[in-house]
Amino acid sequence: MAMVHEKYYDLAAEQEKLLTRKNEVDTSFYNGLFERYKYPVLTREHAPLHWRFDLNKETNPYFMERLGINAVMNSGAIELDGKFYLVARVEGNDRKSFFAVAESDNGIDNFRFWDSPILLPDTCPEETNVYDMRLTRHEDGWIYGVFCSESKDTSVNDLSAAVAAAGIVRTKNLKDWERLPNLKTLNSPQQRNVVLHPEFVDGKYAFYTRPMDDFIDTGSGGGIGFGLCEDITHAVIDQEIITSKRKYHTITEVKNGAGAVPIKTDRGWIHIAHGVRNTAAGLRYVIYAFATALEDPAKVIAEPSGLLIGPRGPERVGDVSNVVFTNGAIARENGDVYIYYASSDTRMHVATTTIDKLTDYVFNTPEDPLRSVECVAQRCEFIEKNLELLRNSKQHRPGQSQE
Ligand code: M1P
Repeated sequence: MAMVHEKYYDLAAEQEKLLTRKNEVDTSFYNGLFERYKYPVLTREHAPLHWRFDLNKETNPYFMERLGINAVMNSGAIELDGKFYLVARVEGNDRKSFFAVAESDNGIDNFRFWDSPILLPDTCPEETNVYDMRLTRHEDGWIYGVFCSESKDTSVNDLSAAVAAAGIVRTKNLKDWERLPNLKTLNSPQQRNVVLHPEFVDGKYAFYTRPMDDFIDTGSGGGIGFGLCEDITHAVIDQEIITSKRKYHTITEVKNGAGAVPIKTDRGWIHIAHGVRNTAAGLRYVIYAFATALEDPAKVIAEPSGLLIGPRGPERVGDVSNVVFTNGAIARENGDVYIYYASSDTRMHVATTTIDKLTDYVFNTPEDPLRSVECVAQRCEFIEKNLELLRNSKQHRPGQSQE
């Protein structure tokens, strides 16, 4: 009779400690806007043992990892019936990514993968890799997953040349998935980081896009795009306009891309996106935020200067170092917001804030004046106001004697 290798039970007991470990706010970090947490929420060590090891002692006498998991990263996020779900990008040791659902009661710890990953309908024979799903609860009643569908570029003689397109699936329960044809953008040869807006705009489905000339380079793509389509079951966008623009000598100089599904607030849609700049050490990815108008979600109405979340400490190191990337956030009825982000294409973290704080940040943080001289003038004015306040304040200041 087939027997489970005894080593399985040792490893399962060890893994259980990780899966049930309580997460804590990292008190060494404070910015008044969001909390960071001590531990990542999902890592490759969270992947169930039965995804990685053949448990059968007869066929796996050394209890060897046969199908290893390399990374767990860029996850779509959604709340359903009070539970928190991440649809994670899980990358095998074979470099292929797939999607898997992990569930938690509180959104900050105890995330546990469901027993099996998602096996999407295989409707694209040329598709080699899939990743980075954004989950949109659309007002049409479906939950849509929009992800990157990557294929080899057979038009050039280059083994690493690839074509990125936006794949679309939909579900009601995260278990049964219907695959729809990939999004077609008539004026952009490639697409990645595409997000479906949760509401109809002018009676149409609205997508945030990222026009690109090439697989890696956005080339002439000026930033995050926006386009409408009539029919999501054969989604075609013939016109894209640019919303959040890439700008010289900013965090978005090289590229940017939509991240989480925009969050609706009284003052506008809040977008949490990523921006990329180049450095001598390679590309640096950070997360930034901006707002668009409620009545025109393509029109940027506020864009605070600089980054919202940058890679810090151990987050800075991983398979693709110096990267933080988000494609999922959960905004709850009570106003709490959970921003899920991956660090260095290796593991998942959460940052918690509220809609009120995000709104204050996005609308009351000054814009980037784009030139050093103006940035320092902006800062000097800010400092001067503070010094004036301190001079006139009767409150006790640390290190000052009270008379
Ligand atoms: O490696 C960093 C990120 O690179 C890509 O983002 P972008 O398309 O903006 O360059 C994505 O492939 C993403 O998965 C990855 O985290």
